[in-house]
Amino acid sequence: MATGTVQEVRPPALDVTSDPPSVFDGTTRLYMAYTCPFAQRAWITRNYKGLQDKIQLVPIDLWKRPAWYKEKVYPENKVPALEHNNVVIGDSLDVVKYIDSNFEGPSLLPNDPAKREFVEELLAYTDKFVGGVYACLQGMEPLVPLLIT
Ligand SMILES: N[C@@H](CCC(=O)N[C@@H](CS)C(=O)NCC(=O)O)C(=O)O
Repeated sequence: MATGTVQEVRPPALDVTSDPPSVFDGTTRLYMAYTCPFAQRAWITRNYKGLQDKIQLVPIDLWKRPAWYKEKVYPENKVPALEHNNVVIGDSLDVVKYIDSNFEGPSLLPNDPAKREFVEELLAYTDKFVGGVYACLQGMEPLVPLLIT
């Protein structure tokens, strides 16, 4: 388990009026949105592993998204995305696994292959569930068919 509590001042979200960070300058950045459940997974992973000083948070205002985010950082134009070693990794579960295996700090995934397989199964289910609930809250999908398929 990670120890202690780190108090962190949350940086303000960047929007259409904000200049881009100096992308690919060697800084590791987690592009995220505070209210996005997918980004929160990666944010929690970073914090759980105690990487507040190693991975800089770059919150994005999704409603006033800066054009440079799609053009320079992540063509999928979604959060989260992790910039590390001149590469951008997207999709929250991939970001979580990437941070877990490429950075110090307590491991999130078990080493035992059988347990790991179970975790992967749980993650896949959770991903489907959270995606369904999120789409429902956004009014894009009815909830029931998503949960029983
Ligand atoms: N499957 C993706 C989903 C990410 C996602 O949909 N993020 C939302 C915010 S919660 C987003 O960036 N939406 C912007 C868009 O779709 O244009 C993941 O797990 O990272």
